[in-house]
Amino acid sequence: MPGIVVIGAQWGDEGKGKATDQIGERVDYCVRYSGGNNAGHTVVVNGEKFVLHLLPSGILNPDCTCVIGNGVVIDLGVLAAELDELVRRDVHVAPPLISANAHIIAPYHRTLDKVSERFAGKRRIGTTGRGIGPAYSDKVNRIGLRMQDLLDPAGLHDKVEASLDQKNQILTKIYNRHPIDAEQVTEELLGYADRFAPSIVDTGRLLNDALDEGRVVLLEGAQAHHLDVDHGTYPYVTSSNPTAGGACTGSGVGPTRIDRVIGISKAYITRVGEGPFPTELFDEDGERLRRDGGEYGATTGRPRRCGWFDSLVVGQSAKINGCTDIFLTKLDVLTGWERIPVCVAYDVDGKRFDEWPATMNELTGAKPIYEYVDGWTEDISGARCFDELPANCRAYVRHLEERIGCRISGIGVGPGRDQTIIIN
Ligand code: 2SA
Ligand code: GDP
Ligand code: MG
Repeated sequence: MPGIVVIGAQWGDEGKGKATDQIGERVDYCVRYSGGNNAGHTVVVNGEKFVLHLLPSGILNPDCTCVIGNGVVIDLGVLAAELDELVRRDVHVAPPLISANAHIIAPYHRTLDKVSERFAGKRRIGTTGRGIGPAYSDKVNRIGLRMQDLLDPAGLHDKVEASLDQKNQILTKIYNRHPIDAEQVTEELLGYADRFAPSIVDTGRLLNDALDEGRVVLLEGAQAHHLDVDHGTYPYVTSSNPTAGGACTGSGVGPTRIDRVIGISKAYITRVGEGPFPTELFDEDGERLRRDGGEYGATTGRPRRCGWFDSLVVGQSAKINGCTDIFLTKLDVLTGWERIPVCVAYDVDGKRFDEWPATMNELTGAKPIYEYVDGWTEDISGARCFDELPANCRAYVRHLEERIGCRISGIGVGPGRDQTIIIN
């Protein structure tokens, strides 16, 4: 099983970090392939909680080599701080290898992200404010800064100047802000050059050589299918491809080398930021899910929007990503409900949709059609095999499996690494 992809099957925060860490005990390379420090991946080891933003979630497994792929955008200060924080907590890890082609989030990307969200008013996306969109815009616009530019100070200065040319016009003339000084930005970025230079390599070649040698490579998605810039609820998406296809472009590992795609899904759904969410709850039930699930952003602390499981959301992800199997997380959070609604179709202006609608207009007007499954009251956090779950809980899992049309191969019953049920 050499090439494995882990993706979020909903709108993020499904527990990808925990799943990756847990699978990471059996893999040789753990690779981030998209996004940046907008991600917040939580790993709990021996009761100690780590929230990772840029570091791959395999970092706490000593035998796992971590890689930041070409598809990632890197805030150098955040990466340095994350590594320093681990040392401060007496966790000693090898720094990740970094693709020479990965792009850098410059200070002006953060400024533009925040300023444009502020000016967007009701059209805002609800970004994390980490500079993700502006950094990817520069990449596609061919005026980005890459990790390899840290090795060429004069070239880096030229590129910063070129990138700031238009931005300073926009900042001063439209947003009424001071221009940004290219010299200062270059100096700040070069301050990290010595530290990261030894880690900058051709990670695509490295990973393919590793696969040739029979090593196991895990490609860890950030965000989720429905936040993908191509497949998600555009424009309420992030600016990268967190989907399984993005795992290939963002790492340099070809599709023929991927053997397994695991979709991670909560037993309910959350979303943070703006955008459509048909099963969202605005009442006491939503509050209860947020409270029981501890649903607050792992990067920004924002309260997450909560709602019932939506088979169309996860079914669409399973199909488009070619998922081989699904990990169902946070099942323990649903303990104590008398009956649990599961969305099985949408009603859009009187028309029934059994599958994900093709257009955003249809999705925005979609009303969920629910089926109801009886709940359970037993504490399931200590269960370690499927048969230890109460009958109604097993029926809920089987019901979702049937509705999604994809096998559920793992279940999360708590945040700890060991609080996992593997279904063979
Ligand atoms: P951005 O910053 O440009 O990527 O924001 C665009 C949209 O993508 C959403 N997004 C996320 N959604 C869920 N979780 C994310 N990571 C953090 C977490 C979020 C946090 O783990 O909790 O702490 O707030 C994440 N990152 C980006 C974002 O909400 C926008 O809808
Ligand atoms: P990610 O972005 O997909 O890695 O998810 P986050 O770390 O942002 O959010 C998931 C949260 O759920 C974290 O606080 C995890 O510790 C927690 N978590 C993961 N799996 C489970 C589970 O099965 N049960 C419970 N109760 N918590 C879980
Ligand atoms: Mg998260």
